[in-house]
Amino acid sequence: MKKQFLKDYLDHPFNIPKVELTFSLDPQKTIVHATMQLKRVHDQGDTCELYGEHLKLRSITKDGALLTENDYTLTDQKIELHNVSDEFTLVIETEISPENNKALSGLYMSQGNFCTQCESHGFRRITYFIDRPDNMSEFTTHIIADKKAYPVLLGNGNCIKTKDLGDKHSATWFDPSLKPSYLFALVAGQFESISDTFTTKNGQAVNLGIYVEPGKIEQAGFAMEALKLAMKWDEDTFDRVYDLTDYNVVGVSDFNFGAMENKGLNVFNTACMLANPKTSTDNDYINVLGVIGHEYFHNWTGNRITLRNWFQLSLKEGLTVYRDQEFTADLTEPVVKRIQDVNILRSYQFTEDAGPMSHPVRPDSYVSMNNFYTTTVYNKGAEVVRMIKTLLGEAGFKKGMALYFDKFDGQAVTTEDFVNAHQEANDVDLEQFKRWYTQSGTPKINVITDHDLEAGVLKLKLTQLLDETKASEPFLIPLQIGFITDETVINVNGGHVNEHDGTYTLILENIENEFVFEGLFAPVTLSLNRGFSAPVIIEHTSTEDDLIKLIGHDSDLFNRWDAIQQYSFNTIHAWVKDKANLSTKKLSESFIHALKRLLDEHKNDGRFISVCFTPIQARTILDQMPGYDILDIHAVCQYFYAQIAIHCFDQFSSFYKLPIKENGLSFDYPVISARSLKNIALAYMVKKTKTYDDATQYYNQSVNMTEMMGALTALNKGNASQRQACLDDFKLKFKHDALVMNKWFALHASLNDDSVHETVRSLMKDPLFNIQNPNDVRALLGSYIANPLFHDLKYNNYGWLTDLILEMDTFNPQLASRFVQPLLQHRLYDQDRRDQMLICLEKLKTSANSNDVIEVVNLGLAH
Ligand code: HT7
Ligand code: ZN
Repeated sequence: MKKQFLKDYLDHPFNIPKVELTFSLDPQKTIVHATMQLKRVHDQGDTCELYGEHLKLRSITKDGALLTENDYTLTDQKIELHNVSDEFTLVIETEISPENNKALSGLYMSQGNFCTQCESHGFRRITYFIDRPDNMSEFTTHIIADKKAYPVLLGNGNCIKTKDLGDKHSATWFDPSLKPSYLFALVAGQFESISDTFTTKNGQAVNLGIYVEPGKIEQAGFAMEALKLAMKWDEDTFDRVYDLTDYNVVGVSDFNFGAMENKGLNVFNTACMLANPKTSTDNDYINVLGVIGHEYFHNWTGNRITLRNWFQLSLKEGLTVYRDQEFTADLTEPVVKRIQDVNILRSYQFTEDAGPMSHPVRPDSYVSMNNFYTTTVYNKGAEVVRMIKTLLGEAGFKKGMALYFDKFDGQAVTTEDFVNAHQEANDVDLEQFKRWYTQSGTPKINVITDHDLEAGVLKLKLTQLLDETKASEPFLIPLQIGFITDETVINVNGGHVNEHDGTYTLILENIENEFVFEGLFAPVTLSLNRGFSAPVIIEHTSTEDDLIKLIGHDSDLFNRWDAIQQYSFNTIHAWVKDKANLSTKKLSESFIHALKRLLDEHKNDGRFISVCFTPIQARTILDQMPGYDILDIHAVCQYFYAQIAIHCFDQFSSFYKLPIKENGLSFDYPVISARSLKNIALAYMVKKTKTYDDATQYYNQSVNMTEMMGALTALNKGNASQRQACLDDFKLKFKHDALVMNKWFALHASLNDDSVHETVRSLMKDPLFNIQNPNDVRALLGSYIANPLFHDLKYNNYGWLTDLILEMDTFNPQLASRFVQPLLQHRLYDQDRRDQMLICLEKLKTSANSNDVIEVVNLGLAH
């Protein structure tokens, strides 16, 4: 296991300005013929290394002369060419077997079609190459394949030639842009497609194509709509215009991730691209919108401006997540999108940063890069970009972005270059801010108030509490706050105020920071970290009254939601500690009143209500009360939300009856919002009544997948016979659609009933379940491990999971490694569970086959 360190980064002595690839496609034996020009760019030695893995080298010639084994050293990782000159041409022929490639990295088969995934190190499974992001080349790709079996041949850039070769045919694709090999793509096979045109603001027509597997064309239209929306949004928001004449998007069923931004030829997991009201929920639509946007936005943030090395991954991912978040916010509802994004950050990134996988947004080292496509790099990285915007303001941020695009277009750069562009464009000093990229851990901000009512002076002492092992120096933190008061507040030192909603942006530069406010002669309630302006944990003992006031009156809707979370957490926390008396516990009148008011006030904003009433997961609560029994927490959560259901029943049942005026559009936000209200209302009704007639009727009358899933989710609260009947009916209707069946698998695996354990084990053997398909695995196994009942020690689930990880590790290490996740969090659990998890990690350490799994297991054991 070799660790790569950022401090050891060196330029490669050579560059490959041009490469021409010919693929003779065959599932068992594909021949790749690569002609590349190499040019010395740095004076280091007379050898040249090209990386390659899982390849059969057929031949290699340099400037026309066949090389022999004396001319190079070949290992299973690379080929080292001896005695090379400053400029030469290499021709390399390799043989690969796409059909046997179950790792889904490099060239592989999905549903009988060829496709590629080259980020991060997949290209080296195709040919020997300088497979690093700082090597940018011009690619020409010839694809030769059987005409009948593979009628569609796609590559990066534009198709410049096609040829009929009898039984075979060929296509040549030329990509005029310089790009790293991780953005290379090829697709060949049977696809149906739709096409359209987008005319850029410069008047350039771009041919758009969406390709899907046969039979799925009815689900392709929304991806096209989303793509055009994304192209327009990037022009309007960041003045970014598309640069090629073709943009194709292909959906494949077997994919390790959501999608891939290959230049001019995005490859998507069908789960993130197909949408149709009959088979997709409204949330699926919103997800497709976001992922289509994300991959498109990479064209500038990632492709045209790329990474110097893989440590800089957040330069493209954090920034592109930020851009897709803003895109979705603009096309849906900003506060709901913000709440969802913060929920992800707190539930996954904060956990990651507190556990063995904690690393800075710009990691210092890795063994397997695949393990570093993390929520820290993606989601915390996006928060860091968002903070730059908060610090510089909208206009300043735009100036910084414009300079970044201008200055670094066509280059492979670093996160530091990104911050420097903002610094330079705005003439500000962001040196201290750069610590967000290099220090890890979630800062805690302790808040102490000293309020002299007579003098009307409020002093706020804000202290950064840092874990010294992760962050030794204070961060630069923009913290937005407000006051719930009728008085006029005067800010005496520091920060600036946004007059229209009374939000103050305080800049915390030191460990201890003091801010003074005047004009406050009556007690006030503080609204802290409005809009979640900084990815921190606030330590402040808000009273129950304060939280109730925030729920009812904060002008910042995000903080209303947050106050509900805090109030709920405080209550659940207290009830878990006194679980013996759980049945005597009651919600306070004031909390119930505040919730009812919120329901009344926002009944026209169903998605906002939905996020406010979505239960907090037991595992998220465990994060803040480590060592407690997760099943006890789960039981208390059930009881807590059932109490809310009892008190708010009348409102929920009246919401449930509200008619929804459909207008036939597939994406109409007010309708989406109304459906969301209906679904959450039904869920709470079932929580109270524990009867399933309404849900069954709703299922039977449903006209789209959002309604169906609303009904099935409500039915999933218990193992009633109606639930089974509806699930059986669902299977009958959708057994031919793997993506829809993933919803069926997920529903089974998230059941809150002890029968779940046996069901999951038998579904693993279902003919519709395929362990080699990542979507199937995520649906069944992923949902099961997210179910609190997974942690019931009676069923030896940790051991069962360990064996599955070992099985997956033999064919797809990337996928296997992701499933070690629950075991990595062993420190959160009580001693019994912890002991069991550690035994499993030890077993994985001795039996796992890949660096991917071994790296995370070692981190887990060392923590
Ligand atoms: N940039 C893409 C990353 C990705 C990936 C990484 C590792 C293994 C497989 C993968 N497929 C796609 C996705 C994105 O962030 O847009
Ligand atoms: Zn991305």
